[in-house]
Amino acid sequence: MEGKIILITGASSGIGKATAEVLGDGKNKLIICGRRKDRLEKLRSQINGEVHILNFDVRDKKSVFDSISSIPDKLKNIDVLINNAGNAHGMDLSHEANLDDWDAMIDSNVKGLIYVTKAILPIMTKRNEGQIINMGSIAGFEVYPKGNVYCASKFAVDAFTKGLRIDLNKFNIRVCAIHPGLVETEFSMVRFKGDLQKSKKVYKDINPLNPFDVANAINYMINVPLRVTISDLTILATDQANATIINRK
Ligand code: 8X3
Repeated sequence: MEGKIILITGASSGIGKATAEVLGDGKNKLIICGRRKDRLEKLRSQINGEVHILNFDVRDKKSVFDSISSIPDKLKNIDVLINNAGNAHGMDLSHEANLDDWDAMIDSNVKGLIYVTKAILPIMTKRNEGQIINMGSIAGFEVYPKGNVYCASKFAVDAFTKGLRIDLNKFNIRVCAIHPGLVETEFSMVRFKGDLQKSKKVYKDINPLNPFDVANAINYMINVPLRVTISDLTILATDQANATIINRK
């Protein structure tokens, strides 16, 4: 199969990085985006084939649009957008949570994802082709204690994905979302602000997903025949039944 031009946000770590590593097969051309330039440069040196770096924060609207307009002409026709950037900040009861954490989650998981999509959509609608894969979560289907705004942000991703699929139906664009459960990455360290104990507890006595499990599923979503849209792919560790039922051994 011929390679594709694939843009990945949040590529400097976790699922985004693993996805770049899986998709960097020498045929695909990657545009890896993130806030941490040094990490992106290191990643580029490990990947096969053409890799272009875009160093921006999805929360910065101007920077999103400027960065995407700066993509060289030969890479402009983006075939696949992977909206992976996002995080959880804090896990507290609603009346005790920090409003700055709530802002950060809405700004990256919702507004950032919307900005990047808006910047790339004209490229896809003009060509009548393309694929968008949004990073949802099991938290976008089920609300769990102290999940409040993180869950709200992922419910928003689910609703936006469904809206996009309707609006883009005439444009031959595949609109997809992947919804992971527990994946062991820096996710919990960020959520718990570097508290290793709390972070370790999340994955304690279970066999969680690793970022490559998710990356391989994304690879599958891209490589099914063009007539097929994997609209939603929920991926859970076998030890996890839903957002709250977890089989700790
Ligand atoms: C990450 C999965 O269960 O921590 O989105 O919300 S969970």
